[in-house]
Amino acid sequence: MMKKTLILLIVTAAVAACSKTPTALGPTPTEAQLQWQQLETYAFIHFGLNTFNDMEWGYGDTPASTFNPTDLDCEQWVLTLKACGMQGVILTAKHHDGFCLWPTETTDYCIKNSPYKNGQGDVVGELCEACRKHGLRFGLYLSPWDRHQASYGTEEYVKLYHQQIQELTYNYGPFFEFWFDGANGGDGWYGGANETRSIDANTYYDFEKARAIVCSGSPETMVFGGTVPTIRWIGNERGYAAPTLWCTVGDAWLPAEVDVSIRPGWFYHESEQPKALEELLDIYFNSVGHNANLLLNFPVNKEGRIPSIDSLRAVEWHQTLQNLFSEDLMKACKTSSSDPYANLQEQVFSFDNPTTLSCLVLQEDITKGQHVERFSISRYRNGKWLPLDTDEVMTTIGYKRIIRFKPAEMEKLRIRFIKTKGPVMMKKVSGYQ
Ligand code: FUL
Repeated sequence: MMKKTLILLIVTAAVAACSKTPTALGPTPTEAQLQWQQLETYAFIHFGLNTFNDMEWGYGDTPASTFNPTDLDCEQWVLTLKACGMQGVILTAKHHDGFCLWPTETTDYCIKNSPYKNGQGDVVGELCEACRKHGLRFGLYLSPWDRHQASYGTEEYVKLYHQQIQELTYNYGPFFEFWFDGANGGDGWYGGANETRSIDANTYYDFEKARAIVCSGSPETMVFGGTVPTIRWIGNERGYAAPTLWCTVGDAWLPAEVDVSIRPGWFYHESEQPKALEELLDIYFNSVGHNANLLLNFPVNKEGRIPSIDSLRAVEWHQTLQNLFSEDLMKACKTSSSDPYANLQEQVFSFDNPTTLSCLVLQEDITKGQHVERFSISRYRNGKWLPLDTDEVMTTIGYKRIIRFKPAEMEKLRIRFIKTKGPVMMKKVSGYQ
C-alpha cells in the first residue's frame, strides 16, 4: 500500500515536472510593458508654431500670434487615427521652440497669447477630451530643450520644466506614453540672448523626478527618453528597425519603438506629400514585423486638420494590412508540438491540403523572456524539404516577427530553432497568403 502510494506520488510529480510552465530565463516585461507591446501601432501628432511658419525647429522667437488654426477639430484627428488602426495618439504639447499648446501658468509663450479661440483654446485639453470620447489612448511629448526660455541651462528652467509636467499630468493624465525628446541644447533665442547653450542631458533635467511626476498615480505610463526610460528608440527616424532586435538591453527589458512621419517632415509643409502606400507597408514590416512598436506621425495642417490625402493613404495602408492578415491558414494545421512550453528545437506544421503562403507571423511567449537568436524555415513539397525564397534575416523573434517570402506551396512547414539563449517558448505561428 505504502509502496503503491509512493510510486503514484513519484509518477504524478514526474508528469507535473514535464508539463509545468518553465520559469522565465533572463529579463521579462512588466505587465505595463506587455500591454504596451501589444498596441503595435499608434500615432504621433506634430503641431505648433512650426506648422504656421513652414519650420521644423523653431528658434524660440516665432510670434505666438502666428498660431492660428482656422478649422481645428481634434475629433477629426481621433476618428481618422482610429480608422487607420492607431491604438493611441501622442501630441507635441511643447516642441523645441518652447511654445505650449495648453494654457500653462509657466510661460506666456503659449496658446493663451494666440488668436486661436481668442486665447481661450487648449489643444492638449481638446485632444484629451476627444480621445476620452472616442476611446483612444492619449500621450504627450514635452521637449526638455526649450529655445525660448531665458532660464534654459539654469536650475530655474528645470523647475519650470517639472512644473509643466505637473500641470499636464494633473490636468490631462494619465498617459499611456510620455516622450522626453532626445534633442538637447544648442543655439536658440533664450529670451533674446541668441546664443548656444549646452547642458548635460544625463544630469541636467532630473529625469528621475520628471518620471516620478508623470507616473504618479499611473505606473503603467511608458516613458520614452531621459535617463530612466521604460522603452527605447531604435536609433533612426526612417521607420526601419534592424531585423535582429532584442527587447532586452543588458539585464533590463526595454522594448523598442520606431518613430517615423507619414511625410518627410514631422511638421506640416505645403510642399510635402505623404509617403506612398508601398513605403508605408515596408515601414510596417520593418517595425512591427521586426519586434518593435510603430509610432507613425501625422502632421496636422494650418487649418488644424489631418489632410485628407494623408488620411486616405493611412486608411488604405491599414486596410491592405487587414486584408493580408484576415485569414490565418495555419489555424487548422496539425503541429508536432502541442505543448508550447516543450522547449522546442523544431516545430513542424502539417496542412490537410497543399497550401500557398507568402507571409509568416512568429511570436515568442515574451512573458517568459526573449530567447531565439537564430532560426530557419523550410517547406515540404513533393517529398522534399525546401528553403523559402526570401531575403529575410532569421535571427530574433520576440513579441512579433513577420517573415515575407515569394508565394510558395507546401504540405508542411518546419521552423528550426538553431541558436537560443534559453528555452524556446512560442506563443503563436500564423501563416498568410
Ligand atoms: C526629434 C525632434 O528633434 C524632431 O523635431 C521630432 O520631434 C522627433 C520626433 O524627435 O528628436
